[in-house]
Amino acid sequence: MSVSLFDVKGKVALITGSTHGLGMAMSRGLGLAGATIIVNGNSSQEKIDAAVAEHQREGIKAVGYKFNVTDEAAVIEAIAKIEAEVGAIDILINNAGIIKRTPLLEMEVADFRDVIDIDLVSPFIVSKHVVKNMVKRKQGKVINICSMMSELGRDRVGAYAAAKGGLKMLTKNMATEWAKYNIQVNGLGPGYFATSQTEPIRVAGHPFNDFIVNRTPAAKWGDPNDLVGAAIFLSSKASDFVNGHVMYVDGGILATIGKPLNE
Ligand code: GCO
Ligand code: CA
Repeated sequence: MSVSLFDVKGKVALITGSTHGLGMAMSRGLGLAGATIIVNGNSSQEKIDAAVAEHQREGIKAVGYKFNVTDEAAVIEAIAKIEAEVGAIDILINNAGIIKRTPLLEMEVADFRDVIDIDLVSPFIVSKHVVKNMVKRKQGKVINICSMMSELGRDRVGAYAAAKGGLKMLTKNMATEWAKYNIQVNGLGPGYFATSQTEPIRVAGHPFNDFIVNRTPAAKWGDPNDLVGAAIFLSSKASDFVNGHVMYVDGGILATIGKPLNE
């Protein structure tokens, strides 16, 4: 077997919230590179089964587990099951997240808490219980899915920005505590991507589409497959001395202040 720096063959990767969108795209990329994919979701078993079937059609080894990442008891039970039935989790991608777009002055406290719970508390819960086992094996990779909102604000996404900014710092703290066990924790921060969720606002002439295209030096939305290279890097031996970074895959958004409209 060739030992490539970027090899993830035979590794078991748990990707939370991976039935669609960026989680699905990263799963597919790791799966095509030879990793065994654990698909997770909590809304419906059908969506999990459909994602698993789609992977299998492409020759990817994939298994689905439905559990709520904010429920610690459910997480503990699911991780024990996964490790008994599939194998030790080598790669954890904390991807599950939600966004609520409401101005802060109009936001209900319960809605703010929901966003923090799913986007910030759940990566702590899932990592805590996966990493306990990685510590025993003295090896592991954790990737926290951050956001442009780990660095920047935007109207109506206050709770999400608070959570994603917190997730960036949680990443640094996890890296600080766990690097000595040969566990590398890093963030991956997508810019604006063409997913089914952004489809309605990605049409030319739509103000948000024009804003994003104008704001992005690469002058386009990211293709979900653009995340795969960074995901493989952060999942493989190639990143064994890389700790506590957030790698932004954003077409250059964070590199620039932007330019005037129509220039
Ligand atoms: C928004 C978007 C963002 C993206 C993404 C950017 O309303 O500005 O939804 O928050 O979801 O996280 O990195
Ligand atoms: Ca193994």
